[in-house]
Amino acid sequence: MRGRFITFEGGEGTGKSTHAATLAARLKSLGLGVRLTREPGGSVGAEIMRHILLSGVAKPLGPEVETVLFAAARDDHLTEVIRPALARGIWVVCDRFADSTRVYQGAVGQVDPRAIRALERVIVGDTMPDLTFILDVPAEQGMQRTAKRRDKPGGPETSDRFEAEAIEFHEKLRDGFLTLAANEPARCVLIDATLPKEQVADQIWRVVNDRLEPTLAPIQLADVSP
Ligand code: Z5A
Repeated sequence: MRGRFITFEGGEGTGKSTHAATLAARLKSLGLGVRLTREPGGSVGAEIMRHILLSGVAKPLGPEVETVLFAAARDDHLTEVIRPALARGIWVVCDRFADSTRVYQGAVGQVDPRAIRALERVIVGDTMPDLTFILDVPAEQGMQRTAKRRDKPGGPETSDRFEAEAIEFHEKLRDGFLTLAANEPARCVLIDATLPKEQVADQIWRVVNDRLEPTLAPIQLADVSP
């Protein structure tokens, strides 16, 4: 049986990494094979492209070129990691995926939606997520969370290419993700991520149980941690 594909989306500091990891741990505790991964990145080739994209060196080339680079990274990630895992019955939990391109490069970056759709059709095809959580917090709160993380010992020293954008950019991102959630209710679930972490995690777990019934999935004991 094919594994399930779950993605986390939203603006910066909304808690995607935190909740993707918590969900992966909960699924593993049921005895399921789980692969926790992220975009851009998640495979050897895509991690190299992640470095290029987040360093900002591709920014002067314009949003169309960045879109193509995100798509190239996604192609490698799908081919090397996501599709093989799903085919083995493994549950894939991914921190960002194609919706980030739709919102960052499409809704906010103003890349022609026909180009975004065409790339998605070619690269993603029918490997769309079974379930997508859109974590929502006001842009300012999300930015405060990432700034706080930067101040912690061992935290990143500088903002990356997107974190460094102005507040208006982050507000537009939020609107883009809210519109996406409203347009695709069968796949996307909007989560109020201003709530305490434990409450957010419990809401996510309830939705996964209701929609994908992990307790009924065949047990897959292989350790597939990266
Ligand atoms: N990008 C794109 O443009 N196009 C694409 O197609 C793709 C991506 C795939 C990747 O950055 C960048 O690439 C991204 C979009 C662009 N833009 N940026 N920046 P990334 O992977 O480095 O970072 P990110 O995806 O934006 O995530 P993030 O900023 O690292 O945040 P997060 O994962 O959403 O949040 P977190 O790390 O789980 O939590 C942040 C802090 O908040 C942390 O200290 C938590 O402990 C705390 N937190 C989390 N939840 C809570 C709650 N509920 N209450 C209080 N505090 C909380």
